[in-house]
Amino acid sequence: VLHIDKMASYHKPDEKTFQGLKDIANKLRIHSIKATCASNSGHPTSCCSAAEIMSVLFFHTMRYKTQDPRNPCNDRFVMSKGHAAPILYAAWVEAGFVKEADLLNLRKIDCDLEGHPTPKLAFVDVATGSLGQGLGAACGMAYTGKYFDKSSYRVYCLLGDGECSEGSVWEAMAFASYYKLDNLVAILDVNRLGQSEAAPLQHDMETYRKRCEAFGWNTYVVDGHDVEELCKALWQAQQDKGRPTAIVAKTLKGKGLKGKNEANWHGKPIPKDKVDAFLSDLQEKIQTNKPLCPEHPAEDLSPADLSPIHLPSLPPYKTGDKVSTRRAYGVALARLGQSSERVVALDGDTKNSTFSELFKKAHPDRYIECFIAEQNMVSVAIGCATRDRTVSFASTFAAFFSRAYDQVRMAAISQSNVNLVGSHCGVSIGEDGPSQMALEDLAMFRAIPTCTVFYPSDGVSTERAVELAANTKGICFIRTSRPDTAVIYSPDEKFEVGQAKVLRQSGNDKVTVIGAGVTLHEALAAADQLAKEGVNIRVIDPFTVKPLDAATIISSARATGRRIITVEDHYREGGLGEAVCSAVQGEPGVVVQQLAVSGVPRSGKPQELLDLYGISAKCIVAAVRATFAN
Ligand SMILES: Cc1ncc(C[n+]2csc(CCOP(=O)(O)OP(=O)(O)O)c2C)c(N)n1
Ligand SMILES: *[C@@H]1O[C@H](CO)[C@@H](O)[C@H](O)[C@H]1NC(C)=O
Repeated sequence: VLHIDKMASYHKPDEKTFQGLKDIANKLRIHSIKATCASNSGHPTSCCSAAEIMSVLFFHTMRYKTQDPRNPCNDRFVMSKGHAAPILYAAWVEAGFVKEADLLNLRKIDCDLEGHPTPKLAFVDVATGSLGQGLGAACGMAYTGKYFDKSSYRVYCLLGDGECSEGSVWEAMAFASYYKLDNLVAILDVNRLGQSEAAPLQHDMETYRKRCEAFGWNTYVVDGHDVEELCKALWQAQQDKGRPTAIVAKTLKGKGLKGKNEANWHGKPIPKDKVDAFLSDLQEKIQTNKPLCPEHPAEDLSPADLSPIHLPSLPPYKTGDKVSTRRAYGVALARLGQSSERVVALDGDTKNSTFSELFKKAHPDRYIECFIAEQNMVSVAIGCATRDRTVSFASTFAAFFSRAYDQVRMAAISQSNVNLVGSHCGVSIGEDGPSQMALEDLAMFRAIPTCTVFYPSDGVSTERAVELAANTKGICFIRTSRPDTAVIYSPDEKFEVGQAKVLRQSGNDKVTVIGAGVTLHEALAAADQLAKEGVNIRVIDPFTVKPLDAATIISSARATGRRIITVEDHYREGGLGEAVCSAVQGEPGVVVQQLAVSGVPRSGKPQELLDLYGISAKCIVAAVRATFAN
């Protein structure tokens, strides 16, 4: 494994340093045990297997400023096995950033040292705890470091062997080697055990090695309790170029606690009557109190530019032009990319459907092809956006974000500002059929805390949705449609999050009709047809479904006999209609009729499908007539 020439320059740390690292490992064990005893919950044995790994990473290998954990130049660390949070907190105690006494408030309601790490803590970039997601985020950080920041910071990710059964881990493994992320190191803590039984490969280190190598990683198998082997492997990782490094560490769960490295101890604090014996046993092993100071990083980066990002000019459309909102997304993002180098785009091999290819053509160095691995794409986009290094936009068919929903959920906990753009919503995609139709995405994204849901209906509003999303904190979702539709706003129209547009209005409107995307155009067609018969309706474009402009909707309802009809290319559950229902719930006497897709749709022509599922202009006209027929 070792190349002679490279080994020649390896300066083996002195014995004192090794002893210092061993001592810190045991101190980390002691902190982890005390903290989990104090909270009477947590995972001390999962911490103990990783004690030497954490000690060597934090006090020998990683370069960072202990009093400035979010410094952009620092090496990054991602604790993918998030349940080992106490040992991460312990490392920051030893580094001097967290107060030792705070460890005893682990998991308490008024303490940010929660059960699993979140970015409420300055030294955490992404929340972990849903297993299998850390490596994808680490890939985003490493890609950003290597290709966007062009900085020397490195990214380290600690995984459990149990979590390696997650497919998302292997999506990330493939991504990292494809993009030659030689600034990325994954450390696998192979402690043999999972939660309820052994992990499938147990201590079969050769199979781990083969798998990592097959995925294109420079791979070392080491004794994960031997600080010297860890120092050497992590040093070698820094020398290896053109590929990421995996360090497969053979460890014991509960190492350092006699009798606790067996099954059945996962997620349990050490019993009160045993803890003192364990602590004094560990304390006795500690020989030095020499503090080890991590090295500072190279100062090769400036802080992120947080100034707002604006489109370089007015949207390039005139009313009446025909353009799909999906194409308008690509046009808008490419234009936004002219204004700021920080704007980056990701896609999962759908770039000529979502039109992120227009961004790629304009800014090839800022486009990341993630291939058909949507979970990883979302994690990478989250990783790219950490420490505000980039403003990332990830696109695919809206339907396929459903398979990354756990990543989206974790993005909210991560306080991420990632932007997700889903095209091909609803039955209006037509011939491709139900597998490609997103009919649950509004429900999905509305349920996410921190999420702003944009549903633009023409080229101009899509441009403003993209611009607003880039500057909006929290997760943003932009829902785009496949069919070409008319541009309805003039280029200088102003848009705000949570501000609806009233598009048709008269003194004697019979009903308020609310549509978005293709159904807004159906509503406008219905209004035109009804107007010929002398019937006026009010038509509203919500622009954002979350937050929803309740004030405009309620005042319109009051002016239109308290009658509302919603029409959406989405299932009823959790969609636009239900959002409107909850917006008007305090308003007496409002009747909301919801036109929405139901059941499993089928292939057909878009217009045929809008008719079949009851959301076309014809159906709106019928629904309006029915409201005043009775
Ligand atoms: C996606 C997901 N599934 C299940 C769990 C519950 N869980 C928490 S820890 C754990 C076992 C983890 O085993 P491993 O990765 O080997 O870590 P260890 O504790 O052994 O270091 C499980 C199943 C989870 N947190 N996330
Ligand atoms: C996308 O591009 C490929 C390769 O050029 C082409 O074969 C395919 O038809 C395109 N798909 C769409 C939806 O335009």
